Amino acid sequence: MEVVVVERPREGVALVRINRPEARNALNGEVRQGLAGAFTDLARDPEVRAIVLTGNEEAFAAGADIKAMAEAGAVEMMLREAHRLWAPIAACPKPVIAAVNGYALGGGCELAMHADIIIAGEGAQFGQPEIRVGIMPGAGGTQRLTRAVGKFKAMMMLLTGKPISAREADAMGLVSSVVPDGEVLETALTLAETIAGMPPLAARQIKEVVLAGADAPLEAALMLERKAFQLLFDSEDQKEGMRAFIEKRRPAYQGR
Ligand code: DAK
Repeated sequence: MEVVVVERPREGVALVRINRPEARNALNGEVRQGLAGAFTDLARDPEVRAIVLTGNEEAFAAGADIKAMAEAGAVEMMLREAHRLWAPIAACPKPVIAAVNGYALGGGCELAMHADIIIAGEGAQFGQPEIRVGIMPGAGGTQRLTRAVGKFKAMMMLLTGKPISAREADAMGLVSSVVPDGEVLETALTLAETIAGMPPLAARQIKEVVLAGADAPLEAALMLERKAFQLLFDSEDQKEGMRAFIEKRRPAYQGR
C-alpha cells in the first residue's frame, strides 16, 4: 500500500492523501519522501492548478514518527536532512489546501501550516505536543504558528503541548474555516476547483507575494506586490480576463 496517494478527482485539482492509518498518519521517512515527490511532480505539472492535501477521518497526521526518532542522536538527525523533504511543500508555487479531519499534531500541524488554506472538520484537533516527548517543533512550528496566531496563543500551545479544537483554532486564525467532519474533503475539493478555474499566473503571484511579503519590511513587500501586479499585465490571461468581463462572457484561462 502506498503511504502517499495522489489522485486527480476534479479538473485542474490534485488530491494528495497520507495513507498510514495504522500509525495515525505519523510522518515517517517513507511518508515524507512520498510527500516531497508528490509536491515536486505536481509543481511541474501544467494540468494541476490547485492541490488538496489530506489524511483520513481519524488523522490528518499525528506528527513525526516518534518510533523512528526515539533513539536517534543529534548528528544522525542532522544527517537525515529532513528539512530537504519539507522544502518542496513549502516552495510549492501552486495553491495548497489542507483538508483536516482528526489529529493534526506536531509535524502534522506543521504540515497543515505549509498549506495556504486550511479547512478543518469540527472534530479536528491541532497541537504542537513535541514538548511532551522532550523536544520542540522542528518544521516551522515555532515560527509559522507564531506568525499565524501571535506570540501569546502560540506560546500556550507550544509550552503546554495541549491540543486545541477546530473552533479554537478558527477563533485564533489558525484555520480558514470549520465545517462538519463529513464535509471537509468535499469543501476543500470544491474550493480547489474554484481556484483551479482562476488564472494560474495570478494565483502563483498572489501566493508568492503573500508569503515573501510577510517576512519583509512593509515598503519592500509593497514593492514586491507592485512588481508582481505589473508583471501580470504581460500575461495573456490578464487580457483574456478583462476582455471577457467587457464582452460579458466567461474567461478561458490558459496559464500564459
Ligand atoms: N509516531 C509514531 N506512532 C504514532 C504516532 C506518532 N507521532 N502517533 C500515533 N502513533 C501510533 C501509536 O503508537 C499506535 O501504534 P500501535 O501501538 O498500534 O503500534 C497507533 O498509532 C495508534 O495510536 P494510539 O493507540 O495512540 O491512538 P489514539 O487514537 O488513542 O491516540 C493520538 C491518537 C494521536 C492522540 C496519540 O497516538 C498521540 O498522542 N500520538 C502522538 C502525538 C505526538 O506527540 N505528536 C508529535 C510527535 S513529535 C523534524 C520536523 C518535525 C518534527 C521532527 C523533526 N525535522 C525537520 C528534523 C516533528 C516532531 C513531532 O511531530
